Amino acid sequence: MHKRVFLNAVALAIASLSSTAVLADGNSFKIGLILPMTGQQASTGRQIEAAARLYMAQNGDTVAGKKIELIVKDDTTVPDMTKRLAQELVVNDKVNVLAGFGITPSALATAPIATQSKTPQVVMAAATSSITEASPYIVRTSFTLPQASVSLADWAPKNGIKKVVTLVSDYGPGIDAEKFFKERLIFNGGQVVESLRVPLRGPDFAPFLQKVRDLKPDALFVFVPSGAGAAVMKQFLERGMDKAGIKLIGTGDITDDDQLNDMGDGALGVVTSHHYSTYHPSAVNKKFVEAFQKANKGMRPNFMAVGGYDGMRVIYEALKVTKGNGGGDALLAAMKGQIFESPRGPMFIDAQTRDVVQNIYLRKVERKDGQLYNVEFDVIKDVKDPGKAR
Ligand code: VNL
Repeated sequence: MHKRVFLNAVALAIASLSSTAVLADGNSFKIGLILPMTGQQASTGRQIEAAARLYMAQNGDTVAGKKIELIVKDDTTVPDMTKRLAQELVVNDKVNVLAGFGITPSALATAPIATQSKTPQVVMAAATSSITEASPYIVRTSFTLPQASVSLADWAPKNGIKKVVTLVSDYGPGIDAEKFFKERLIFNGGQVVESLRVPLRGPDFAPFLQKVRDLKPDALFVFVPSGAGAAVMKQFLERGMDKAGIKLIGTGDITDDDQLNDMGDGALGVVTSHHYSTYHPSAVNKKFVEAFQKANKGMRPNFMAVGGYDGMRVIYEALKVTKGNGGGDALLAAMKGQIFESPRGPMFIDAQTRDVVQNIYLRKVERKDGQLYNVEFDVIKDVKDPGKAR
């Protein structure tokens, strides 16, 4: 008898649970945000989640009558896990959008799921050029390595840097950075005397840096993913590379705003090219940085945070336009061609490529108001991904 009462109660509870679930589904709009919250790229997850939550706090959690539900999953920087989580989010949670993707292999592993389920996949971090070609449902709000590298290869030879060694993480974005920097530098009359690749996981830069020292280039060009820059900078300085007359240059991933202020005076003068600096002097950015720091115990937003913030903007606007009708295809169509002012500057989602078109800035590390910043000194406007033109 007791048992029966209990079972009835359970049945009732399940019935009411599923009916609220059905109700919630009709009125809710779910974003499955898959990020590396632990592991080597955890800072990327922390930055993007904070930015997504800030966007929601500033813009409300109801759009076109739908309640926005953000479901955050930690893929621990393991691509198989990203794929499994994406599958669960689509099948069980019935998310309307997949978003996040800290590293290229995670974005690529998810692409077939986006295609099969017709779910827009908003890539907020990963930056290998080819990612947007892996699924017609991918839209990118971060950047591409060719975009950032080419501008630096235009700047370098005009500034006394002719002979360069490249050092990159040995996977998609690193290989893009190496290739596009090198081709453009050679085109501009410079030379790359050696191209070194370090493993993505647990790299030891010491033996590579020794080799660079022996080669005595004018500069060392580096790409490592967000979060790894401080280790490169530390070993570069410890080995006295700067004193040996070798300049450090690279994409802005290396002077990542998440770590830059702790890198010390040795970082002063390092020139990089990138699409975002916390120090970007616009009213929109000042407001963004202030609000982000206020909500996150003073944490400085980096380029990952901006990719997450703008990704949420793209999703919100697409939902506003479609009013939540028409499913993934309608949403995707409303994401294409969006143009707006981001904290990074003007930005545009190219309707053809679904990739981001944006300014690339040349920046130099300087001390301002007692803190280290990437201070912009030149801009190349409206740069499309050079990786798409071939
Ligand atoms: C990637 C590119 C990841 C640039 C990064 O940091 C980055 C990627 C995590 O495409 O894997 O800074």
